[in-house]
Amino acid sequence: MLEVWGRRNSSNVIVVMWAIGEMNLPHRRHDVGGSFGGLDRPDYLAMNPNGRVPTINDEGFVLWESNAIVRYLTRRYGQGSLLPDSESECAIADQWMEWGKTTPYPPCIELFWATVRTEPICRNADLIAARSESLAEALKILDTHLANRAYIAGDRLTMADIPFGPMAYRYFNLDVARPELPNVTAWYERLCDRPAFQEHAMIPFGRNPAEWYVLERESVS
Ligand SMILES: N[C@@H](CCC(=O)N[C@@H](CS)C(=O)NCC(=O)O)C(=O)O
Repeated sequence: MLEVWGRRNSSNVIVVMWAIGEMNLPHRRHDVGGSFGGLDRPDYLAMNPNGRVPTINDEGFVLWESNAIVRYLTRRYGQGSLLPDSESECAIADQWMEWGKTTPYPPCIELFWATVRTEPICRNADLIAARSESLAEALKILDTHLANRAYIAGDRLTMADIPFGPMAYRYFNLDVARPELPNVTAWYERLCDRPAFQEHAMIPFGRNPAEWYVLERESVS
């Protein structure tokens, strides 16, 4: 059976779990990382020398890096669901996967750390404003792209939507200023209607580090 190592609330584990959910793949997830620890154990490092999550083992085949895992699982199991229909559509989906990971993800995760993962008294308003602005600039590109399509690579959900979708849940639930992004908002609302997204991506994260850790311990496998 497909095994996944990684705590349920990790942004990089979530993308893998959401993809698994969309493809209905039988799996077993192990809680490691964060307050669960275990990433410095020799048996874990032998699978993933980075000491990071996620890592998968699919019938003896070990893989790490969330986008690589999503691509692998999609190519192997995603015919008729997350896999785009043609090679060129696959390339476009790949392009948006990389974009999601490298363009809006960094300011979004920094914004998340600057708010939820920082004690309110220590928060830096200038940093929060700067990251919000960078993220908004990136999301305007996605907003324009989504003006005439329901999902990132066309009229159905594909692997293109996976890397940034879960971060959209965080963004739309953070207490920060957001610009008008009508098409990104409509796309995000479409994701929220999907049972696999509800199960794996809409994971409550609290408002501060204490709430984060309580919720982390509650969301065990
Ligand atoms: N580029 C890697 C990043 C992996 C990563 O940094 N994972 C974080 C969690 S989101 C991690 O392992 N942090 C240490 C921990 O959870 O203890 C990927 O996309 O899989």
